Amino acid sequence: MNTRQHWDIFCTVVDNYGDIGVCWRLARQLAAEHGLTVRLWVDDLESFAKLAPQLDPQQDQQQISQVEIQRWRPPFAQTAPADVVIEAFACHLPETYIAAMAAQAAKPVWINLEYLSAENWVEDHHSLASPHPRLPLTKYFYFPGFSLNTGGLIREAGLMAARDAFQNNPSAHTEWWRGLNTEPAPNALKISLFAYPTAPVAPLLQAWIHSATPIFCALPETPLSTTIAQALNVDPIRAGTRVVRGNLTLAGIPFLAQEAYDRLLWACDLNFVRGEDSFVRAQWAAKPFVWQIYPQHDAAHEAKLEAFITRYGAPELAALLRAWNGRGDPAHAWLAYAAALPDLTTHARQWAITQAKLPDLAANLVKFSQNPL
Ligand code: TRH
Repeated sequence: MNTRQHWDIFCTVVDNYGDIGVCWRLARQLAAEHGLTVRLWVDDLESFAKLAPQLDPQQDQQQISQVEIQRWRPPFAQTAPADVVIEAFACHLPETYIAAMAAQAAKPVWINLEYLSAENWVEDHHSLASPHPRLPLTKYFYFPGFSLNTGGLIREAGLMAARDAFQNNPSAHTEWWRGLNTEPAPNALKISLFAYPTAPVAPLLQAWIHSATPIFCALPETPLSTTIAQALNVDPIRAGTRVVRGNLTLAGIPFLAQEAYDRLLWACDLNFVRGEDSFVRAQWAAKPFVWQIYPQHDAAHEAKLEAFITRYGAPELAALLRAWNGRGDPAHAWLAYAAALPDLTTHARQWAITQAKLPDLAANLVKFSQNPL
């Protein structure tokens, strides 16, 4: 008899890669580490394929890394609901699926996985129950976070060991850059740059061009590449493009598969990241990082940014984080930040060690699903 528990994860791709980035990571981990049968329902397979190039966006159903991937589009065909249902980021389950959940004798555990925030209120709202207004179902709100009283962060088993093995192996670094057809100068500060196209890159690039020491910046191909090309008045920057200005070398690289992106973060001295998933991966890289938060219309992101600044506790980072997110001059903030890089590197490692002592999101979800009350 097959006693494996079934989990369904529903994901809509809003406008970026973070939603599917988180769901794909979580789905793989639940299947690989917790022996669960996982189906991942996704409405945009083209975006998904950017992070997982082995995915075929033409297929409605496929199996990758022990996860069954299903195209999610209306009308939603009848299907037996899973034991545990994750509605990622309030993406609204199909009505027919909800009705099927309500019709089950043993009601599925229904979890709305929320966005990550360092704000204190998250602890009070984490795992709260919300009874369905009409049906005999309860939905639980599940918040990732940075403390024991939250759902934690996604962290795969063996991630820290794999990172350390890579970071402590000089030939792995050489091979890594060779695989990308590029080579940073040995004495250059290696930076990866992933941000929204609205990021205030022009002043920062000027600071890097006039830097006292060489800077090597790896730029995965995204719409930000266009912003940067415009700021430097050069042709579009693509994978393989190399632009040298003053002490700055800018290397265009491809948009990487998710596992490879981790290696990029591990290989650099400092990473510019954004949104939610790359932000967390930069923390696991145990290297200094600069975060561009996902901007919200009601400016709710400002409180989130301040909450993280308070929680992370590196004053040298605060000014650059604020400037990079629209409040201050990034060129000015960069100078103080660059001077503090040795301390920030120590702090980043310590932060990763501390966070890695907390239970991870997948393990917490599994435990919660067994006894939500
Ligand atoms: O793409 P994002 O801006 O996603 C955002 C956030 O999740 C935000 O909270 C959400 O509201 C919004 O989407 C809709 O940034 P994020 O979260 O870092 O996701 C990017 C993903 O892309 C992440 O999984 C890392 C991955 N990635 C690669 O796999 N290869 C790459 O080369 C790069 C640059 C990123």
